[in-house]
Amino acid sequence: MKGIIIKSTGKWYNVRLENQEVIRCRIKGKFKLEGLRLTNPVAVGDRVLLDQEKGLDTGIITKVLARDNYILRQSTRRRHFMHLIASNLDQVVLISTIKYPSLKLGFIDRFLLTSESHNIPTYIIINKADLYTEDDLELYYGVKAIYERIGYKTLLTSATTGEGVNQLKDILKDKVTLIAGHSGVGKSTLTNAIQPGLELVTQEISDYTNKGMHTTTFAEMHPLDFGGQLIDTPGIKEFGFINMSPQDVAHNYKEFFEYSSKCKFGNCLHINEPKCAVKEAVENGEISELRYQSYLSIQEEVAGRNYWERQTDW
Ligand SMILES: Nc1nc2c(ncn2[C@@H]2O[C@H](COP(=O)(O)OP(=O)(O)OP(=O)(O)O)[C@@H](O)[C@H]2O)c(=O)[nH]1
Ligand SMILES: [Mg+2]
Ligand SMILES: [Zn+2]
Repeated sequence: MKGIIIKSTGKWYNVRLENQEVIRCRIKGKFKLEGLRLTNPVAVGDRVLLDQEKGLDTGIITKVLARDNYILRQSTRRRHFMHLIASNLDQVVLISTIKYPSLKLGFIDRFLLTSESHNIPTYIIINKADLYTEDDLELYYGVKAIYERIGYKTLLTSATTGEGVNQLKDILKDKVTLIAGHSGVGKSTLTNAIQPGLELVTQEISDYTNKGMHTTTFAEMHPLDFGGQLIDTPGIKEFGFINMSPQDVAHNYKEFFEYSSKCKFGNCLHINEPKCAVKEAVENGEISELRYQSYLSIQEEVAGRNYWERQTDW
């Protein structure tokens, strides 16, 4: 039998069969992904083959079919392992907030690096519009300007008042979409607003830390009445890039592309090399300084402490 994983809770996976029936399954055998060490071998969105267990209403997953794409993050508990968030996506909506919790542009840039490396179109949604002052809105328009200029559509929403929700529905229609972002930004609340009847659990953010409580604990795919599938996910704490080289980071920074061919050195990483067209574009204001600062911090993290030593051989 063939099916698609709609929820994974550790050992058990809910698989939707072609006849729309959902069956609980376990996995058997080893599953690998490009030689990476994974904390979970199968993720929501995976298309799988399975056998029904004899005399039981459960199944065994025997094979994961080839993935079109996937989103990975570094495991927080086992740092040399990657965690598969979801696969076979048409697009991602990345949810952030200007406040409650406060905006982290670096996180957006880290996320985009991951989705960009798999060519997954990504939308930037700023939620909780109802809570924003004039100053907050000004910050929103600044964010929108940075990201729309480099090709990421940016939308302001409020799950509470419904602002922007119809536009978000238009984006989601007939697509398989991952909804991602920090804990507490309103991913499940927005999902509830988009698809009435789901009644996903949501929870107020902490008064003390202004951060979410990690309410959603497993990714789950929800069918949308108006067409499409939405995968609500647990809040991401941090990204890590053990699977990326410094060149990968440079290649997947979208707006560098039109400048990097003009750098003096073919292998320029746009950090401290002379005659770097990317750095010039930052200085001229053609590339956002904030985006470039995130880039430098990601490069530092990817390359580790030896980085500056290795850079001297150009
Ligand atoms: N004022 C306001 N509050 C919102 C909005 N969207 C969500 N919230 C509130 O924000 C809190 C967190 O929302 P959740 O939907 O649980 O957040 P989440 O992103 O799913 O969080 P995790 O599951 O922990 O990753 C809840 O108290 C929601 O009611 C909004 O647009 N405006
Ligand atoms: Mg949630
Ligand atoms: Zn350069």
